Formats: sequence, structure tokens, C-alpha cells
Amino acid sequence: MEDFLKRALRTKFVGKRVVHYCAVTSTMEVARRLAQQGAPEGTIVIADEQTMGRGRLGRTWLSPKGSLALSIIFCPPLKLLPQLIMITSLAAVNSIRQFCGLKPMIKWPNDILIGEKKVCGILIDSEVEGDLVNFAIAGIGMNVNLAPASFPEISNLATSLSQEVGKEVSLPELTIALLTEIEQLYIKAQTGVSIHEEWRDSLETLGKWVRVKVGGVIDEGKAESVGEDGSLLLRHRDGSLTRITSGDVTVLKD
Ligand code: BT5
Repeated sequence: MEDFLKRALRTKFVGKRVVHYCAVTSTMEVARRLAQQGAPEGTIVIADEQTMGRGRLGRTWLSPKGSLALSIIFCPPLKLLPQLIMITSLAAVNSIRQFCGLKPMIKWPNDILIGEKKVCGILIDSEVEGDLVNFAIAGIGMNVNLAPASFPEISNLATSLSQEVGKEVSLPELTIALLTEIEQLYIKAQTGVSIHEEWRDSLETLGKWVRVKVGGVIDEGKAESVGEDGSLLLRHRDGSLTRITSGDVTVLKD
């Protein structure tokens, strides 16, 4: 994988340095250490398998062989930080579309779904001091060539690309497509071109009645729109509007 990426990647900075593991606890932890040691922007940490992959809020992310487990180090200006989740999730959607011909959608804020099943999760970590972002790490976990039915923890809620297309997908080539797309969107956002609209159009959540869990608090309403900063605007039955910056969304059937 490492050699293939070095040969085939045509990006300017994303993936110029590749740190590859056959197995690692979590690419997020390695990337954080490297970032703290001053690794250049665009350094990627990639693993064939994670033994302690993590999601948000200490949740577990299952990434056996056949998954894509990847973290990318960025050093964005503070104003770009909220866009990192949009850039990464949109890049995941676009690369799956282009490479597999599937039609994934984003469930706010960080799930990529095919139909109602999760195929990919995004995690953003950052270290900020005052107005300065020391580093940000975008973590992407994607079910590429695996059978979710073999993993009871996720069998009901997950799908994989190989399951959706009915054959194996080239993990190295998909990784190239994803990294290329991430860099293009990142550069676009850096130059002030908004990717907000494109991201919004890939959200499956908008217009639906949803239940949002924020910490221990549950809110319900219609997912009306999303702000430039990625927040979700929830319209309640009484007409009031709440802005939500993070949480877990369940789409209500009715
Ligand atoms: C996420 O969290 O979806 C973010 C996942 C980020 C994983 C990447 S892999 C590379 C990098 N290194 C890491 O250690 N992490 C990042 P969250 O929204 O909290 O979703 C977690 C939930 O998704 C779990 O509680 C399960 O219900 C479900 N889940 C776990 N593994 C899954 C899988 N392989 N496919 C689909 N769903 C999964």
C-alpha cells in the first residue's frame, strides 16, 4: 500500500509522507503523536487493521482487515477548522460515487450511509490554543472489503462497499481517489471557495423529523438547514429554532 501510494498519488501535500501499519491500536493516536512532534501537514497514518479503533465520545470503531483506516494531519487556520468535517465527509461521498458508482449520503454530522446502513465514519480531533490550531486530525474509517454480517456488533447497522457492489473493491485505488478529493476540497476551502452548498446537498438529514441526542439531552424537531459552520438548525413544533453543533441524529419515520 505504502509503495503504491508513493507511486500513484498526484497530490501536492496530502500523503506525501505515509506511515503505514499492518496493525495498530488507532491511527488517531499515532497521528496525534506525530503531529505533536511536528510532522508536516498532509502526513497520513494508515493501517490494514486497528485493534482499538475509536469513534466519537469514546465509542468503538471496528476496523478489521478489509477496512480503510486512515488519519490525516492538517494545520488549518482556525476559521477552516469547522469545515474539516464537511471536507472529509464530502470527499468520502464523492470518492465512493466516482469509484464505485454508488450513491452514499451524509447523515449529519459524520456518518456516511448507503441506504440506511453506515459505510463510513469520520472523526475530527484538534489541538487549539487561543486562535492557533496546533494541528487537526481527520480520521476516516470505511468498510471496504468486509462482510458486516460476520461482525455481530455492526451487522444490523453497517454495510460495506464490496457488499454493495457485489465484488471486491481496490482499496489502494480507492484510497488514492479519497486523498485526492480531500486535498482538492481542502485547497478549495483554503482559497475561500465555499464547499458548504455541495456538502449540504449530500446531507440526507435535511427536511426530516429527527431526534437529536446531545450528551444526555434529547431534542426533537425538523432538520431545517445547516449553518456555514456545519451546525444543524432544528425547527421545533412550536416554531422555535435550535442550533446544534454536535450530537447523534435518529431520523423519525413519521
Ligand atoms: C464515527 O464515530 O463514526 C467515527 C469513526 C472514525 C473511525 C476512524 S478509523 C481511522 C481513525 N482511527 C480511529 O481510531 N478512528 C478513526 P461515531 O459516530 O461515534 O460512531 C461509532 C459507532 O458506529 C459505534 O458505536 C458503532 O455503533 C458503529 N460502528 C462501529 N464500527 C463500525 C463499522 N465498522 N461500520 C459501521 N458502523 C460502525
